[in-house]
Amino acid sequence: MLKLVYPLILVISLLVISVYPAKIPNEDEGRVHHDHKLSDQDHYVDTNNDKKMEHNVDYDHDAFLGKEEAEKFKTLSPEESKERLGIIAVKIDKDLDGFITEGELSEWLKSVTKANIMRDVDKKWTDFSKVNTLDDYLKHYYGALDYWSDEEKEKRKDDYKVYLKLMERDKKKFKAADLDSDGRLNKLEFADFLHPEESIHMREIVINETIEDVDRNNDGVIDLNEYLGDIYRIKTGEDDELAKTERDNFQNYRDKNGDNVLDREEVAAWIMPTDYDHTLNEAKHLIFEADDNKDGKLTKEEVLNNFNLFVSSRATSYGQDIYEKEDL
Ligand SMILES: [Ca+2]
Ligand SMILES: [Ca+2]
Ligand SMILES: [Ca+2]
Ligand SMILES: [Ca+2]
Repeated sequence: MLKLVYPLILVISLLVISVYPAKIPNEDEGRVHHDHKLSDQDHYVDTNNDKKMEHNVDYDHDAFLGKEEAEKFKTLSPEESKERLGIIAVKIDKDLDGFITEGELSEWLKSVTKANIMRDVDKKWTDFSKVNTLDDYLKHYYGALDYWSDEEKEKRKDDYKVYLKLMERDKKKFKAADLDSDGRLNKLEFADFLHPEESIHMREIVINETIEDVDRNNDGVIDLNEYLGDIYRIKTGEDDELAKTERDNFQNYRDKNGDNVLDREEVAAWIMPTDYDHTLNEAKHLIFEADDNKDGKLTKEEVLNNFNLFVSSRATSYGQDIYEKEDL
């Protein structure tokens, strides 16, 4: 799974103005990788360092509840947690026929993602709305650069280059997000600016930024080392399971035309595939895992029987093992 460091660009922008003389973003901050976000977590992680990937239910919990709500469940007793889950299960069953279908679950997951994004937007809107024209925005976040002397620009030319690059990026992204082209971002447009990976009309921006970030040798395409190193932090020559899997992914799935590099089209298919629905896929996964009688849909009982998959509780957040022992 691709690690996503999205809103950092705004953080970096803030640094330009607030910590003058500006601090250069570190390697991570300078890069922005995009992915649809059902969770900050990876769905499969190597929890016990055996170089094999284990299923990470925190990913499902975040996707199912949203990060903040998922955290709240960790403070509940198993009984309280189950009770609240039962209420949610009824809510998801929109047509109240007693079964949660793939479609109903997928709609639910979508609404959770949307609520997460709007919560983030709400948090940042008060500050942003004061500078919501492009000029004001650039002045506010990058205005300090105008006061750099030629000497300073020369002394810190790498920093300077990074800031100019970020500014150009923000400009482009701002314009793309400004759907009604009135030169300012309203709240919904700001949501696209903050989370471009969620909007189809921001697709070009997301693809361009990804290529810029990962393409270390600036040849416009992504080779295997750039792919492994930048995205998965795998060093050249490393050969554990993750390295093998990702090398295999690159060769057999990402590099469709077999020329050993990812071109623009291949990056697009990887980062923002138009034929892949993240929420539907997660809905399928949850149903597959919890569908005890294998009829392809979930009853409230099935959800509760498998409540570990959907939510945490005080017991489960101490560790899966403790809960499983208690439950026997
Ligand atoms: Ca139903
Ligand atoms: Ca606008
Ligand atoms: Ca390259
Ligand atoms: Ca290729």
